[in-house]
Amino acid sequence: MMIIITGTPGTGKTTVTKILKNKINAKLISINSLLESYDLTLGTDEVRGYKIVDTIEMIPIVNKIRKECGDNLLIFEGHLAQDYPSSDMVVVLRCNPDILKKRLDSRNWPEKKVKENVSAEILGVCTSESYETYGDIVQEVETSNLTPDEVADILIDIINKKIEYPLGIIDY
Ligand code: DAT
Repeated sequence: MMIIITGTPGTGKTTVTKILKNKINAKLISINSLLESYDLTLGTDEVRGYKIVDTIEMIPIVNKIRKECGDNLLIFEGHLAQDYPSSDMVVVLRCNPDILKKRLDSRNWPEKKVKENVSAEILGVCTSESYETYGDIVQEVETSNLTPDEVADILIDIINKKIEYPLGIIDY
C-alpha cells in the first residue's frame, strides 16, 4: 500500500510525514532523500535556485523501494511525487497563501521563487496535476488551522479508511 503526500513547498509535507512515520508502522521516502542518494537531477534552475528533478528516472527507483516494502505501508513525500504514476492514495496538503508566503520568506529564497510557489498554491497546481494522473483518489487536506500533529492524525484517518474500504466507496 502506498500513499503519496504532495503539496506546494512550505505546506508541511516534511514536518507532517516525519510525525506520521513515528505514529504508524510505515516506511518513508521523500524526493529530497532520493536526490541525496541517486543522481536524479537534470540541472539547476539558476534563477530560482533549485535542482531540476528527473521524475522519469525516479520511477524505477521508487518501484524498487515499493517492491521491497511488500505489504507494508510506503509513504512517498515530495512536491512532484504526483509525477510517480501509481499509488493507492494521493493527499495534497493545502495552506493559506498568506501563511505560506511567511514560511517561504523565512527560507531566504529568491523573491521570484517565493511568488511562483505562492501563486501555484493559489491556483492549486499540485491538486490539478495530481487529478490528471490519479482522478478520484486525490484528497486535499487544508492544514492552515491545524498543527502538524493534527494533520498527521487526519492522514492516519484517511489511511485507515482506505484499509477498511479498499475500493474507495467512502465519502470523506
Ligand atoms: P514542505 O516539506 O512542504 O516544504 P515543511 O514541512 O518544511 O514544508 O514546513 C514548512 C514550515 O512550516 C516548517 O517551519 C514547519 C512549518 N509547518 C508545517 N506544517 C505546519 C502546520 N500544520 N502548522 C504550523 N506550522 C507548520
